[in-house]
Amino acid sequence: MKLFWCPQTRAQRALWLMEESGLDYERVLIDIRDPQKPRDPDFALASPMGKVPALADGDAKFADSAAICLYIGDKYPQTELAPAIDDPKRGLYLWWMVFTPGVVEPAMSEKFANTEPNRQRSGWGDFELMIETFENGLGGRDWILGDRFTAADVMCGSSAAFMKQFGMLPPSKILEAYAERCMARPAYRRSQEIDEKGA
Ligand SMILES: N[C@@H](CCC(=O)N[C@@H](CS)C(=O)NCC(=O)O)C(=O)O
Repeated sequence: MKLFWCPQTRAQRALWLMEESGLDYERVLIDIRDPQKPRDPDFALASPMGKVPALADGDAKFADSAAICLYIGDKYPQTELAPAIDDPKRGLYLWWMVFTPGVVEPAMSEKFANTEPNRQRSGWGDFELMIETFENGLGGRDWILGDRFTAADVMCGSSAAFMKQFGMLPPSKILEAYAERCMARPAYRRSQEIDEKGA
């Protein structure tokens, strides 16, 4: 399995996921900041938009951190990163899996750009509704589905960690503690070390 990645990007989520999975994988560096550098030809097949992360697993070649989280959890059930398809928590798992790209990121972009939010019109509501929903979803539990860590925590935990590191988290004991819990995981730390080393 080849993971196409680049330091200091959303690819860190996929690195974290692969480290959680315990699966064998090869990291292939794609320097998104230098499009002139030669790239593994599989990267173009996996990522039509030229964005990292992307994955090549035999004939399966595709991009996007949430897609990679979903794929690994389902294709490799021994990783125990996903509730089974008939598990009653499956729907919620999918919902939280797409919460980052569908809600957190657009709400953060809107806040950064300082544009007027429209809670009813926008699919992501607004920044405040996103935070409130995230907090309520966690409640007093350790992980987004309750007691068990899943690949959805890689997506949600990355968002919480990002907001914490960049000073975007409003005072929230629940989200602060969740971000810290995620960042303390050995697999998260390994992914950070790889990311910082750039190799
Ligand atoms: N929704 C995608 C977003 C991926 C993305 O935006 N990647 C950026 C880096 S953070 C990228 O590769 N940019 C390079 C480019 O657009 O040329 C995901 O979560 O994987």
